[in-house]
Amino acid sequence: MNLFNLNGKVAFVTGAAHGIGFAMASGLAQAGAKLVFNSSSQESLEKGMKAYKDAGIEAKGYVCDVTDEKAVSALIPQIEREIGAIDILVNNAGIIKRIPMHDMSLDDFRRVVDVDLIAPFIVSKAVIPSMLKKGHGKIINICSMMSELGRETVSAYAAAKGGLKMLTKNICSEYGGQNIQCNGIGPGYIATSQTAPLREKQPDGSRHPFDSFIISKTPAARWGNPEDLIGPTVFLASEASNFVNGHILYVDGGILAYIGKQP
Ligand code: NAP
Ligand code: GCO
Repeated sequence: MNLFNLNGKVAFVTGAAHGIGFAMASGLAQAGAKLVFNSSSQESLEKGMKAYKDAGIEAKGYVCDVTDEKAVSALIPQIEREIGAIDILVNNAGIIKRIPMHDMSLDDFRRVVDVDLIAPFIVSKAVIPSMLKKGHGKIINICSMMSELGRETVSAYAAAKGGLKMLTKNICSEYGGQNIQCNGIGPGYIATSQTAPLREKQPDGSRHPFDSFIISKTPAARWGNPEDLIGPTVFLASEASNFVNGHILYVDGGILAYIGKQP
């Protein structure tokens, strides 16, 4: 259906060399968008460019630390010159540090907040002026279960992703009148490098306890795959969601709806 067609649109996905960002970016490209992404290092960028080429997907990549406002302020005009004004922004780049709060350094807490909350502000602020000129725009912030729930050792991440949920609602409120829709996607537990430590096999070959825990808390009784995010991303990037604004779409296999399987 044309509602989901992204032909002629420029999509910029931050941190999309691999993982969830790579899957979402690939889906946007397959829906017709011109794809742009960034990585924090040349090494990761080159790996990402090879992965897109191997997947038959045309992509333009740049090295840029999303927490560096000066670098972002230079990158966005460069993308606009070289590719075109950005129609779809996906703030995907993110990190997590799993440390008990009383042991977490202020630097560690600040770094997580810088990447997961301040950077989406920096990049959105840089992209919105062109969206205002064009009279339309789509911003998708990648939130988390931790936008709604807490757990041990992820205080900085939960604070940042909770803030990102509210930043999403505020961008919706401030720019909805200029036809900019800002929504969030809240992935559940997805099998990527970020969650690899939670899925490592035990020395005896058994599942990691956290792996078993997530399976018991997920009605789908499985971890999500990055590809599970493609449909929701294309929906929120397309005209099909022009009256969806300020919404956090949880793609979690039902975790948030479920008390969990009885042990
Ligand atoms: P990932 O595989 O670790 O990918 C994270 C990406 O963020 C990498 O491409 C990384 O770039 C980029 N990045 C980190 N810091 C950056 C910086 N300062 N500047 C530019 N890029 C930076 O993690 P993932 O699982 O795909 O997660 C992607 C997003 O989904 C994150 O926001 C994460 O919080 C969120 N999320 C993940 C899950 C999950 O279960 N996996 C669930 C909910 C939400 P490099 O390639 O240069 O390292
Ligand atoms: C953790 C995980 C989670 C997931 C995701 C859940 O340590 O609990 O890393 O934070 O990454 O954010 O939605």
